[in-house]
Amino acid sequence: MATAAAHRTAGTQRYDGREAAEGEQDAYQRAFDAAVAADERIEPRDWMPEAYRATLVRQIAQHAHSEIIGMQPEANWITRAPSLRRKAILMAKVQDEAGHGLYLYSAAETLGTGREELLDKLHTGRQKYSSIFNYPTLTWADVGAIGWLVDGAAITNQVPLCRCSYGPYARAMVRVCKEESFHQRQGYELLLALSRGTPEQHAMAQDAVDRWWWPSLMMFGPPDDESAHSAQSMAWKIKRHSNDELRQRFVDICVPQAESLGLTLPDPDLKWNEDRGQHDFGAIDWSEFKEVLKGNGPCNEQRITQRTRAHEEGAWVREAAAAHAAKHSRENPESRESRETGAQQA
Ligand code: FAQ
Repeated sequence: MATAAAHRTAGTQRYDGREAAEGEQDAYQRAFDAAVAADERIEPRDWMPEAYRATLVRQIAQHAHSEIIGMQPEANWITRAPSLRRKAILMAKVQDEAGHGLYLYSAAETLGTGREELLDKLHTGRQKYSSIFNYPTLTWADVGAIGWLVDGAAITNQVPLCRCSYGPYARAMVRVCKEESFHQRQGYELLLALSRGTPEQHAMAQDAVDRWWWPSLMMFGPPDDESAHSAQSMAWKIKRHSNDELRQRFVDICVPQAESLGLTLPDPDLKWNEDRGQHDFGAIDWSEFKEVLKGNGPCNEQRITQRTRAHEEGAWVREAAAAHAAKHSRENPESRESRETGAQQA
């Protein structure tokens, strides 16, 4: 029987450039399947089916793009934060999202896909980012609603990804989730302050929750019977739960939190179902989700235009960093940086 150790050996041989001999491919596949079944991690040098690699690149890239595009809606409020304390917190949060993007692009690089290629696909609309970031941040309360609901949904989705079968993605998620947890709490605390403030502040908080609730439920992806990738991704243990399972978990978490906040979730059909031990909730408008994915959300165009401009304006930074690395490599031929630059030039 194929063992995980054989899987590692197979992976190392493959990495060293030896072509799989006839018959070996099956052994590699069996060893890969055994490693996944045993809940072992697949690492970059291990053999993996090409479809597994492609699925990971697709999901990780979409996730990375979401993190960096997701900086825009909140960054919109940095200059108008109501106090120095709120401004410092918001700046730190937006910087965290950039960091999450970096961990994720690095994880994609371990699968052999470079950052430049992925960014090009984002800028030219060939790869997606989360639907949620195509909605506008109209008031200060939206910063709180994003923290509470959007980061809350992100954590619900990402905690199981800490057990994803691909090692670099799973390890990146551990740190991301710790930071998202802080983000969620700052959003909750911000909304609580508004909810307990003046009637106008309370109304502003309620309005933000009214606008962000349904798009947050869409973040989990299409319903299970329309989810193209879920079955295979769950068999590979990339995803551990279906889209609908995680959406339900999120609703159940949010209901008591909304009560503590003194805010109402905008769903007249939301009620506790004693038999299921879960909340029933109203129908999601999937036509809106599809329109946003097609590029017709309120801010799709603005997000990509701004992102592309930032990339172009940052060209000199990338050139300077490359020039610095090349100089360092000439001056310190034995350094790690030098080996990496040499490898890139080779
Ligand atoms: N938006 O077959 P499935 C964050 C696409 S991070 C856009 O169910 P899958 C942090 C999907 O790609 C938020 N597209 O797909 C933050 C596929 O299209 P494709 C991002 C969506 O992959 C907070 C098609 O629909 N998180 O918020 C969406 O098995 C605050 C069929 O769908 C992640 O990316 C959507 N919502 O399941 C940052 C987590 N849903 O690729 C700043 C990792 C689905 O065939 C501020 N990703 N699609 O063209 C995942 O867990 C999964 O990829 C799902 C989708 C669950 C999102």
